[in-house]
Amino acid sequence: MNRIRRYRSLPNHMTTELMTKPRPALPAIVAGPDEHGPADGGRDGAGTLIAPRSKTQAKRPSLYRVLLLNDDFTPMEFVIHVLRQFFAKSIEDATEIMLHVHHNGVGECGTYTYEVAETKVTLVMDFARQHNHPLQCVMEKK
Ligand code: TYC
Repeated sequence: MNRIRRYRSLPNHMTTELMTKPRPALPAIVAGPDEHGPADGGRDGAGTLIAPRSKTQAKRPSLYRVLLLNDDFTPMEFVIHVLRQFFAKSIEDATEIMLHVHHNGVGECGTYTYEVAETKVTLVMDFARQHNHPLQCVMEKK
């Protein structure tokens, strides 16, 4: 029998010949942000070749602040309860944040990814409505 030998782990169209050919030396590639494209030859100022961000490359997610707004009617104790229940604050931190909002009009409860921030805003707004308080909770991109 005169069959072409194949590596067991390779697809059928790849023969052993493919594996034994010497490969040309590859240029040094430094992984980096997707700032260098075809226009500059994919190289930075020092001439280093920058690998374009592949589809599998992880990107840091954008962060969002969740804020409480002041009003004249929501009881201070309720705001402290919200900060403890939905933002895992200690009594001391919750009191400090509540008083900051009371005096400055707005204050930060925490910083989260989009979906987590959105969920917290919804939970706080629903909770305030259920208790007939006008407390407002919003999110903003950092
Ligand atoms: N200003 C409210 C009061 O005097 C207290 C309050 C604090 C309300 C923070 C909302 O986000 C808030 N009862």
